[in-house]
Amino acid sequence: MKTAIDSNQIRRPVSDVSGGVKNHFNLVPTQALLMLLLFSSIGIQGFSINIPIVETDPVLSCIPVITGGSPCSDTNTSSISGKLQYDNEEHTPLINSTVYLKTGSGVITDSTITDLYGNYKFCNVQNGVYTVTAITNIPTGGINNADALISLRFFIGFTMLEGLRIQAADINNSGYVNSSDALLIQKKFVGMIEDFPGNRWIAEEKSVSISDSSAQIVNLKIICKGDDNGDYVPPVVNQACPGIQSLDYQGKIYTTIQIGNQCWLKENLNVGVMIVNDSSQKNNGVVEKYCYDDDSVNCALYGGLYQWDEMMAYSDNSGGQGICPSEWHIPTDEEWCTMSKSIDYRVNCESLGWEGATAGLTLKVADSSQWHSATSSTNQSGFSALGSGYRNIHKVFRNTGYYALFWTSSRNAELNPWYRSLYTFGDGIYRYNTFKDHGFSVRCVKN
Ligand SMILES: [Ca+2]
Ligand SMILES: [Ca+2]
Ligand SMILES: [Ca+2]
Repeated sequence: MKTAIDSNQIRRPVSDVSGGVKNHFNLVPTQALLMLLLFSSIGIQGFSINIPIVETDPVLSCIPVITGGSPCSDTNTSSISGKLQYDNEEHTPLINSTVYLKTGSGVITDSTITDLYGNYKFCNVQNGVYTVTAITNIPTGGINNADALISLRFFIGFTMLEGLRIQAADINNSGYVNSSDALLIQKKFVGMIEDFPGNRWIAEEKSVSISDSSAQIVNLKIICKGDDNGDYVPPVVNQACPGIQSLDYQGKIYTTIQIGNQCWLKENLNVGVMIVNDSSQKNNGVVEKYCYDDDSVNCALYGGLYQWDEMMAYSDNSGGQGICPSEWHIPTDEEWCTMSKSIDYRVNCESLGWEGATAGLTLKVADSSQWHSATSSTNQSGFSALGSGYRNIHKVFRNTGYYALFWTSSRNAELNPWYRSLYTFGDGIYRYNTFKDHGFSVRCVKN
């Protein structure tokens, strides 16, 4: 173990930066780093390297996000699509992050949210020259002494930084990297400052030209300010909602899952008194439920199956609370659209039937005891859908392991409720409307 900075290593050739940097500089004691900071700030003047400022515009964070952008399908030809990935070795996808399409004059013309694989897509793009860039609200990380030291070494010419990494190192947005930036990293690392001035994240800005029927691929890198060595791995999946890990509702503990900007219950609702399949659920002041095969064990596993009126607590109010806990409600058709798009950018909520390419795979548990064909499911969204089956209007329970059907609180012009379906062999998600006397599963979403 080293107890002081090894001068031979400090003077490593420029080309020797990658790979070993992380482990090596973790060993540098804080005193030595502070001495180096002091030395560099008084001992070396004028050796700063000018870099172009390609900041993510701080104003962007104040602009409302237009989720989804134009309806997208794979048949659209004038499109811009790609991946948003962290500038680390793993190329970690940035989920739930906003990608902006700007005109040559810098005006934002569209925005969309990356899905669970970091994918985004703009469709029906008019001919012209655009800039694509991104921003995210994902918590930052990976900012420590090693990064401060790299900034310093770059400043005094002992280390190379390239591209986004230089911008990541220019903490105070001065246009160059010097000891002031290194000191800010050090201060944040030891907790002397909460945050850096300006943006927490910096993304590439890439120019792209659209002419007739062109489909352009534009992949973007993004990095936390201060993570010069790119060793952060941002979270990608299965986060509980901030501040609400779980809740107790009528004797059952439900857990939560954050999907895009929505908070969902991670389990199907299971409230009320079981009635048998040939009875109807009535407006009698008592919440009634069906349990698959009239077996309460199935309600414990799959949740209850509810007729639409019962689920809505005999209200027609789209987005109403229904039988959900207080401060939660039955998701609308639009809220299902938003959720579906945030896990799979290809979902087009203006159509009927199957939508998307991976939405179903990312919503279903990857468990062959729950789905007859679960091999390619990932549950990457954390939604954890089970093959719960349903009770149809002919009073028959059908299809556990093959289907999950979820009500929305919205109805079409004929007053038939919209629902979503997942199928054991389906990779996408199914949107349609039907008779309200079916018994389907219910998920609640936070107000
Ligand atoms: Ca600077
Ligand atoms: Ca780092
Ligand atoms: Ca009832």
